[in-house]
Amino acid sequence: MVKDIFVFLCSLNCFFFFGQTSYRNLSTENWTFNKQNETKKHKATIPGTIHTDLFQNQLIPDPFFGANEKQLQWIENENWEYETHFSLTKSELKNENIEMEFEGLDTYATVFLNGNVVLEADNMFRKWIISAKSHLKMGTNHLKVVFHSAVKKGNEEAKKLSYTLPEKERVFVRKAQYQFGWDWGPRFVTAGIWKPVQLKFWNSAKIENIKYSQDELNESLAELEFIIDVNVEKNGKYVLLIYNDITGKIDELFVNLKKGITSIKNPYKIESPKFWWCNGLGKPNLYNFSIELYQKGKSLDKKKLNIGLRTIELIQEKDQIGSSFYFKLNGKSVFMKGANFVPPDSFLPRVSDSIYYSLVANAKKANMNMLRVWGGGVYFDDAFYEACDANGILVWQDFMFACSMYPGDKKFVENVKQEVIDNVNRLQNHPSIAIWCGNNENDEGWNNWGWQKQFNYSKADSTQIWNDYKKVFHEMIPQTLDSLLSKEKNIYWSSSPSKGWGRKESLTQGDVHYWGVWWGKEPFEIYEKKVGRFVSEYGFQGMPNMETLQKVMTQEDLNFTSEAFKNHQKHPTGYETINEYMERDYVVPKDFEDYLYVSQLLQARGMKTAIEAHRRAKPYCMGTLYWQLNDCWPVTSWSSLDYFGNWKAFQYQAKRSFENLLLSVANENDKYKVYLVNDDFENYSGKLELELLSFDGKLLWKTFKEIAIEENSSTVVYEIPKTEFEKFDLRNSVLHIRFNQVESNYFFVKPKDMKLSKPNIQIQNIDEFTIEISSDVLTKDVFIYSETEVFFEDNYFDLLPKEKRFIKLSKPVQNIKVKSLFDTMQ
Ligand code: BMA
Repeated sequence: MVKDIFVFLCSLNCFFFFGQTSYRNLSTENWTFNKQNETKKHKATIPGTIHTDLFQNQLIPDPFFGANEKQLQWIENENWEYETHFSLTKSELKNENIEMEFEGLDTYATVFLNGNVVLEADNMFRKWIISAKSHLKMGTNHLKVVFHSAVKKGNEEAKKLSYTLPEKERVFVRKAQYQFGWDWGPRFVTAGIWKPVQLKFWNSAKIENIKYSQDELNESLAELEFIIDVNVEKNGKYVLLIYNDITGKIDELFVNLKKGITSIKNPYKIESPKFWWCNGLGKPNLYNFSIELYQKGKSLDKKKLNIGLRTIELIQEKDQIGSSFYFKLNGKSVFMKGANFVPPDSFLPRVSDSIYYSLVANAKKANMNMLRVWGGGVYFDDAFYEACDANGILVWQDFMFACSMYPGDKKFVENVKQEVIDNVNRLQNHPSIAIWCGNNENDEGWNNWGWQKQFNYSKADSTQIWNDYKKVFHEMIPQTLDSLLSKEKNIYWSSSPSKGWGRKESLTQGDVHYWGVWWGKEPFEIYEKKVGRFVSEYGFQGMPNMETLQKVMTQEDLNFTSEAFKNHQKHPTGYETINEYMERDYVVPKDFEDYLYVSQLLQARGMKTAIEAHRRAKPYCMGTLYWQLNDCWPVTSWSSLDYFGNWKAFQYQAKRSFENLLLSVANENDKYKVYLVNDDFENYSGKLELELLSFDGKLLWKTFKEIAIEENSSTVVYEIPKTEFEKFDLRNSVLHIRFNQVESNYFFVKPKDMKLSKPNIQIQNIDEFTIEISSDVLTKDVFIYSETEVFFEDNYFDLLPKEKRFIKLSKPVQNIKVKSLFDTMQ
């Protein structure tokens, strides 16, 4: 039977070009842009933004360089016109249907086709489809898109309300909110055709959408149902083929369809299914399908569908303290380890698929299993979600609202509804997507940030604003999700966090953004006390490396007082806060480059404290997502990867602190407690070895214990009464712990109080891609670097006296340099 269909399909090949849905990319035509009412036209790049086009034409300087941002604010107040001429052939025009598809227009755009207005767009997050045939002609066609200033439009909308919403114009425009400036991002309110534009030719019928539901999943069987929406022009008989691209299995469906859109449902079984697992727990197995529509032997349309078989549940059960908040993947309770992901550029069309892939690969390398797509950015390109599917990274997906209150009038809500439909339809088949979340911090803001007073709301205003909130986040979005998603894919959480960090319930239920450290200036140690059920944000800033800063400022500007340097910190008291914390824990270096390095150590130290406290508290706490994985430009921020993808000290620390097996010491009252956290679904037993060493290598104390730990647990495996160590100079000692392959070092005092001595660090080349590094004494925070760009598999680590470490390099390099904390304390 399968063979017969192959013969049948092969005989169809000759028809492939007749009548099949096809596309013509209009992004590659010659485009120009001009400021409205100016005749001079310049070459434009599509997809693109006005800022990058102006820069490429040398009409403005590099927006990221120095303090250029300030002089480029005029761009947001102008209207911009983009246009092209493209020619159509007779045979192209013969197609029964021609649609013009804009995958994304940023944001208020009037589209003219041969002089006729064919679209008024008002939402950057939506896809716009124009039925274009009647406006097109053979030969040359003229396409023009006029972008109206989003800032002006937003301000006009704001004026229509009798009260002021926080964040002024930005909440009225359905556009990436971080572009209006954030505490890690510059203000560049872009405009432009930011995603591809194409013509779609189709005849008789096309596949509108494909999704699937999963009715049953167990070790022996997966029962799925494919739901294929087909749009036909004429009543008739059609054939749908479902190919399993891996096994070659083909299913054939004969259907009688009436004009319009029909949802065709087809049950589908997979025996002995291979589950999709997140990173650290198994393989992210995927099944690839192609679905093709035929009529009378002619292929009309074809679409791909990649499926990962997994179940996901969010478990919230009341307990003695509050209620749990954790995810079960394939029936197993999984501790989520990861970070918040922000748009990787201020100018989104510059984010290539490979940038998304590499950022997600770095998350995987750091032993993460979840990323949160934060609500102040955009719904990312397919490449991001494909990378997450392929790397076993689960996604916490916010809808695009952040840190404010939004309007709730009919037009706004309807616009958002379409945005939800477009994006959920596009993304819902990705196995990586675990949860849909209404917004970032709107609920927290409303209840804790004092807007009512600040904006002088009357009782009626407050009621109206909160009702508008409920309309979008408690009604429209969940109702729309219900209509689009099958039950097993439909996990909705209306706002992250559920309660502000100042409220005690934030630590006993739901998710929490814990900002007592940084915003609250509390010491890092507070992380050990303030542990929530699922900590979806917390963070501390670290500065980028010298090479990164050198790319965006002159040598003279590399100091704390220059305008350029100040502009590359967007938190109002960012540098002061870093300095304040640095004084608490480190000797503050005088040298600028040393300062950058120590700021990274400080960040890594704070984050290690947080991550490990969260993990030790398992299963009370079941998730830790730090703020923030990446940056949208070169800046001092909370990120662990800088804009260029370089690993800060924190990224290396995250990798260590996120290992499935973690040895972590807590200083609790009169004891040092050694925890072994196990995220594997395997029990372990073996010898736990503990040694107390002086910094010059003397063995001061030693013990061992045979231990056994359960799968998926956190256990205190050893306790040391503090009195036992009273006789030692703990400023000059390190506790080294080992269990099987896992090792950890614990220091008893802050780095500034350590009695470090000058190390003699030796580096030897073992082969082109490996170095061996060792030192005579305890060497804190060894940083290896080179003028050539190279990635070191490990960095910013502590070396025990006489310990040898082997480090892999991404490419052979000469002149490896090294520094350690001691060098900065002089
Ligand atoms: C979080 C985020 C962002 C912000 C970050 C650092 O709460 O949601 O709004 O950038 O804090 O302040």
